[in-house]
Parts: sequence; C-alpha cells; structure tokens
Amino acid sequence: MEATSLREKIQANAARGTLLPGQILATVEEVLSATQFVDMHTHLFSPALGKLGLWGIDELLTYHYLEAEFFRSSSMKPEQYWTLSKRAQADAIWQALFVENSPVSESTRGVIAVLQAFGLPTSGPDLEDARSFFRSQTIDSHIQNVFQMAGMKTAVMTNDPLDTEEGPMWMNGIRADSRFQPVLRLDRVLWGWSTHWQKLAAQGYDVSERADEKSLAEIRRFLSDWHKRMQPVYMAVSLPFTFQFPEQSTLSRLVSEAVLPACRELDLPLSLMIGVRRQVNPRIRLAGDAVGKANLQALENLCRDYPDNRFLVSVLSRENQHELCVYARKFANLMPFGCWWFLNNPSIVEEITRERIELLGTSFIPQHSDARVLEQVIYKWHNTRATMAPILANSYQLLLRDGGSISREDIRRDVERLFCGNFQQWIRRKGN
Ligand code: FIX
Ligand code: ZN
Repeated sequence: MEATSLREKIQANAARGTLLPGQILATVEEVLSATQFVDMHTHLFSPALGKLGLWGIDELLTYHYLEAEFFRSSSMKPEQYWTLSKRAQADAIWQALFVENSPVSESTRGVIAVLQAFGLPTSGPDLEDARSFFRSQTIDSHIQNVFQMAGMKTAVMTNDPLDTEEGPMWMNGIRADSRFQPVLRLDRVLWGWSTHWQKLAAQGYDVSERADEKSLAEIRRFLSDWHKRMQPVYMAVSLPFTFQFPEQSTLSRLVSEAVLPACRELDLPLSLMIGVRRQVNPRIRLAGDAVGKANLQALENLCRDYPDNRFLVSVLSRENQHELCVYARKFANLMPFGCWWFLNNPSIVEEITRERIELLGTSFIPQHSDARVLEQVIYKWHNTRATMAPILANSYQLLLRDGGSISREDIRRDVERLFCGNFQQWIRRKGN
C-alpha cells in the first residue's frame, strides 16, 4: 500500500514536471548555465567607443583589484610602479602575484580562469603566449566570443558625459550596439559641483556655481539632451558612505530638483551605489578607495518621498546589507542589486544572497560584474553561477521539505527573473 502510493506520487510528480530532491542541484546548474544574463553594471565599452574599451592580458593584470594586492607582495613603491609602461606593470604583477606567490585570491584566480578558458598557459615565467593570443584577436568577434563564454547577452556600460575623452565621442554620435547599453553616469555632475559646473557651461548650459533655480532648470535640460544623445537605460551615481538625504547641500538640491524630476519625466531608474570611502590611500590611485558603513536613512527618505521614482541600489558595506533588504521589503520602488567590489567574494556573496532570498524571494538582482576589462566577465559570471547554484538549490530543497514542489520550468522562470527580468522590468525594456 505504502509502496503503491509512493510510486503513484512519483508518477504524478513526473507528469507535472515536478523534480525530486536529488534532481534539484543538477537542474539548477543546468538552467543557470543555459540562461544568458544581463550584466547590469560594468565599466566595459562598445567598440564604437574605441580605446575606452579595455581588453587583453596586460589590462587584466593591471586591474586595480590586483594592483592593491601587488603592493602587499612586492617591495616596489607605488611611485616607481606608476612610471612603468603598462606592459612592465603587468610583468611585475605577474612575477609578484603569480610566480612568487600562489594566486589564491579571488582576483588572481580570475586571471588564471581567463587564461584557462582560452587554453593559454596558467603558469610560467612570462606572458608571451598570452600576449600573442590577444594580439591575434579582432575586437568585434572577440567580444562575441567572450560574451558567449561568459553566458551573457548584454553589458550595461558606465558613460560619463563630462569625461574629456568620452563626452566628445558621444557629441559626434556613437553607433548603437545591441550588446552594450548606455548609462548616464552623474558622479561629476553631482559631486563637487563647484569644480564641475563650468563643464556644463562649456557645453552651452546657463549654469552657475550657486546651483540656483535657473541652473537647476538648465541641468534638467542637460539631462534631457544627453538622454536623447545616449539613450541610457538608467542614470547612476556612486555616493560616499557619508551620503545623507535630504540635507542642506548642493548635492541634495541637485538630486531632488534636477535628477529625480528628470528620471520621472524620462521614465528612467536612478542607480545609487552607496558606501565608498574615496582615496584613503591616494598613492595607489584607483586602488586607493575603501569602504565605510552608510546611514541608509537617506535611502528610506528617498524611497518614501519619491514614490514615482525607481531606485536600483547597491551598498558597499557588508554591515548595510541586511538593512537594504529590510528597506526593499518596505518600498517596492527599491531594487537591490549586486555584491559590489569588496563584496564580490564567494563567502560574502553566499551570505548576502541567502539573506536576500530569505527576505525578498526572487525580487532582487543578485549580481553585476563591474568588469573593467572585457575578459573578466568570463570568470566573474562563472563564479556567480558556481556560488548561486547551491544557494538556489538549497532554497528549493527547503521548499520541498515544507511540502511545496518545484519543476524545471519554475527554476527557469526564477533564474530568468533574477538575472534578466527584474532589471528589464526596472528599465521598462523587453528582451535584451
Ligand atoms: O563607482 C563604481 O562604479 C565602482 O564600481 C568603481 O569605480 C570601482 O573602482 C570598481 O571598479 C569596483 O568594482
Ligand atoms: Zn562600477
């Protein structure tokens, strides 16, 4: 009797496509590897933006994550390192972090994984094979190949209209490329208005250092013009851990009276990346930024007081992660995303992702790559899939234990929502 009912139950489950506990992990892994992700925040550039797009072994080795590690394992002083050519810097990093030490950190393993993915030597005294391989690639087909290896369909860029190299390229017109989506990055506009307002003035906007009513209207016009020119999928700013909102400051006024109204009018989300402690060690340049715990009441005020704005939010401090989830439960206009920068290590990604699933189900965006060098997406997305599989599988096992059921189609729907759908819904675009 017992055996019959168990057999019947298994048959009925099979007919509905319901998975047995022992099938879940393999199915999750299979769905994760079959789904093409949207990488919703990178520092990659479409080929039309020319030299801004970084790729190849020398760029991979001189990534600022590796530079920070290099200065811990080499006696070379930063001042001497900055005088070297890119190639000599890459050689020094290879020697210190890969030859003289085992590359066991997340960032060094990433380089090994990329070399391995292209069938290149992962050890050895020099980088000749790797250099000659990358020299032989043409960028367009290389991008195609890398995206396929990373299992991603789109990279969302970071585009700064006030960058002296990038701005003029957009002014002259950039050919759209469906693999790369632009983002209007506002750091220079929003921080240090006193040093940047003249750049807007130079583009023909009637702004002044006081950021008065006239200037605010002109900044809205600037955002609208750049929206036409760039067709961004969102506007973005990275904010220090000291960010407060509202407050008596130019930044606060620019956000409330220029950026938020423009986002509403243009129907764009605003991405806030909160928690940087800029340049704690300027000697090591881009590698010299650190992290600070933010007061997320600023986020509470934004989400509550601007219900018609949509916010994509990543916070850099591990200590802010739980609060971010709690705020997302309170405000449906808040979409947590990614495990940013110093958080993008398997142990921390695991903790944050479990917490998010427990508090938010599938209503968040688990990861972005933040890649600065094209081939990094291969290892970053490989690692995300590897960390994600047991976490998702465990959530389904718990569901089964509680009496629920799950099918391959359910898993496909959930993975699609997490890694594509939530973002596409937020930017109100379908299919890429
Ligand atoms: O502000 C940002 O978008 C940060 O991600 C970067 O500027 C940072 O330097 C980085 O590369 C982190 O991954
Ligand atoms: Zn970034």
